[in-house]
Amino acid sequence: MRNWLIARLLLSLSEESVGELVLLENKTLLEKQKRVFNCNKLKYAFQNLCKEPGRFLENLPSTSVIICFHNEAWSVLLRTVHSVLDRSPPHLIEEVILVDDFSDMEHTKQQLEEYWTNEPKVKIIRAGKREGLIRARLLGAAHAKGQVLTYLDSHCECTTGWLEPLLDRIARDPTTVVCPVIDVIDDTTLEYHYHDSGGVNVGGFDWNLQFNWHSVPEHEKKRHKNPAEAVWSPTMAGGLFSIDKARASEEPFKKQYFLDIL
Ligand SMILES: [Mn+2]
Repeated sequence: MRNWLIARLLLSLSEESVGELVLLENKTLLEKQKRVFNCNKLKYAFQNLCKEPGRFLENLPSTSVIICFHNEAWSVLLRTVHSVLDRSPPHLIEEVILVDDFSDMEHTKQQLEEYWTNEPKVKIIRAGKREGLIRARLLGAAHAKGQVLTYLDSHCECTTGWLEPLLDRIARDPTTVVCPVIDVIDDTTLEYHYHDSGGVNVGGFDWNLQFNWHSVPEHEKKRHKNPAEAVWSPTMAGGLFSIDKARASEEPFKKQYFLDIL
């Protein structure tokens, strides 16, 4: 029996714009977080189906969250990491691995190290040269200690309840690679556009082998009682997903998901 996925990653409407620096000196951590992203503006996107008792297995595996970045804006990067730490059950987050793919902007250097000094779960790994996304991801995976690898972009915001459905799918079947539903962010205002799970699509290709989105096939819809249930997808966009680490290390999976094209 397939279970239910409605994890949402979103970036809230922000008072700051991309690329700026947020002044964080002499603030408590809580105050800092309020400055970095405004929780009140977040819609609670977790569907009722996911709140039902017993929806998820009790002993979920822990995950290493791997976030690769290259010159990501300061507040955007912090917002991503804080949302992971604040909106996930702590025991499920083994660590957050920030892979710096050879950034050269000043705020990605010592300032970033100092900011996370008192947060032992955040680890920063530096690539010695520009590697590109996939090799940066592999670098993160090589340092990961969690049972599951969860990859996020460096400009996400996770909502409460985002993680459990991803890990639950893998706990039930470690061969599953799970993608969350990703809502749309307006690229000029950073406004978050909520869509309920009725708007979920599956990934596919057109005849030019361009990735694009397709509506969920009728035969798949018929298997479901609730539109918030997980759907099978023949492919994925590749940005945000969770995968069992042991599986990811096996050759067929490694080739499929982490192809290193030289
Ligand atoms: Mn992105």
